[in-house]
Amino acid sequence: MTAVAAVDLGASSGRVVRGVVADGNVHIEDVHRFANGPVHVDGSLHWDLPALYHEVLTGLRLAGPVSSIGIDSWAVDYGLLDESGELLGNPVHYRDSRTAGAEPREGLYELNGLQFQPFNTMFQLMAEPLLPQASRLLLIPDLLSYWLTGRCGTEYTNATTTGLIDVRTGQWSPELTRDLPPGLLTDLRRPGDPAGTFKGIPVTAVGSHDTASAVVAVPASHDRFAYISCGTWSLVGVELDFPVLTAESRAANFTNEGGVDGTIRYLRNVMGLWLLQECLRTWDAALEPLLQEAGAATGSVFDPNDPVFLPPGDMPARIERACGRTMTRPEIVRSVLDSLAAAHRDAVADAQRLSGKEVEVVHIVGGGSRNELLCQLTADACGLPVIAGPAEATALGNVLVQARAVGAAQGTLRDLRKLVRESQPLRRHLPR
Ligand code: LFR
Repeated sequence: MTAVAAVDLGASSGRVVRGVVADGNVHIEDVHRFANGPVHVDGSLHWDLPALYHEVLTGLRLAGPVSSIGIDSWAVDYGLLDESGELLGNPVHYRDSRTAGAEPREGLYELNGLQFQPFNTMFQLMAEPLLPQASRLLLIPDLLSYWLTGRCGTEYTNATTTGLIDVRTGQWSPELTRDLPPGLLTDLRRPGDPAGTFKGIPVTAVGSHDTASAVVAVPASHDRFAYISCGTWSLVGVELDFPVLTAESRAANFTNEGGVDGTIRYLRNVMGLWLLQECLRTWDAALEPLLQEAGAATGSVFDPNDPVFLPPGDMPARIERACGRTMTRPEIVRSVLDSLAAAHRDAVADAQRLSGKEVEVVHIVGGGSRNELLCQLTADACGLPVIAGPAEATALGNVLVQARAVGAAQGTLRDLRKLVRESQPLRRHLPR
C-alpha cells in the first residue's frame, strides 16, 4: 500500500494529511492541523513562515513512512532569497496595504489572462523594497519545498497567479519579467514532476496553488459542471481547455489560471468566508449557533467583492455600512450568506456566458461545503443542483496528483475525480 503526505496551507489553517489510493478509493487521514493567519509586524502584515515550516516538519514526522510529499498553499505570495540562499525577511501577506494603489494595466490581460487583483505577485513586486538585494524569488509552497530539499523551482499552476506567465505559452513572459533582476525566477515544474528529496523521500510537485488542487478533487461525473472552491475565498468558475481573453471577459474580471494537466481554471474570486471569519474574530464568537439563528433571519444583499472588505479589521461595521442599516449578529451572518450566494450565482452565470460552456450542476468543495445554509442558498440562487463536498478537496487533489506520479493512481482528471466521487461523502441540494 502506497501512502503519500500532503501539506496543505490555507490562509486560516494548515494541515498535513496522509493519503492512500487503493482499490478504487482515495482515503485521507489528518495527521497534524494548525492555525495560520496574518501577523502584524512593524506596521505591515506578514506570514510567519518559519513557524509554518516548523508545523510542516512536525506533520511530516507524524505522517510516518510515505512514498512522496507534496505541498500546496494559497497563491501569489513569495519569499526572496539572497545570493547565499537565506530568506530576506518574512514574506508579506497579500492583504497588506502596500498594493492598495495598484491599477489594471492596458494590454496585460491579453498577455497573462489574469483578472486584476491588486495583490497579484507582479503588483507586490512593484512595491517590494527588498527586490534589489534578492537573487531568487520562491512562491510559498516552493519556498517550503526548497527548505525541505535544497532545490529551487517554481510550480506552474501557482506561477500563473503571479501575472508573469504568458497565458499562451505557459512560460515566464520575457515581456512581463523584463524589469526583474536576471535569474530571480526559477525554472518551471509541472504537477507530477519530481522536486527533490527530503530525508530520502521524493518531494513531488502538485497543483501547488491550493485552488488548482481543489479543482482536481471536484467529484464531477461529466464535463458540464461549475465549481466553487469555497474557503477563505470562493473561487467560482469552470474548467476549460483554452483561455478566454476577450474584452468582455476582462471587464467581468474573470481569470485564466493554469490548472493540472494543462487545463484552464476560468474563474472569478468572490470574497468568500473571509467575511464571516473576520466577523467571528471581531465578536470572539463561534459560527454554529449563529448559523442556526441566521436560518430564520432576514439579510440584506451587498457586494461582497468591494475592496473595502479585503483587509483585516472590524468586518461587522463594514458590512453594516454597506447594507445601510444596523443589524443583529444573525442578520449580519445571513446578509453575508445571501450576498455570497448572489455573487456565486452571478459568477456561475458569467462563466457560462463568457466561455460558452453550459453547466448542469454546481460543485461546492472546500471548508464552505460544510455550511449547509450557504450551499442551499447557492442552489436556490443558481437554480441548479449543488453537490457539496468534499470539504478537504485541496488535500485530496494534492494526494491524487502525487499518487498518480508514484503509480498508485492512473488516468486523466476524470479518473481521479471518479476516485473522489466513489469514496467521499457528498450532499445534494436541489434548488427551491
Ligand atoms: C485561495 C487562494 C485564491 C487566491 C487567493 C490569494 O486560498 O489561493 O485562489 O486568489 O487565495 O492567494
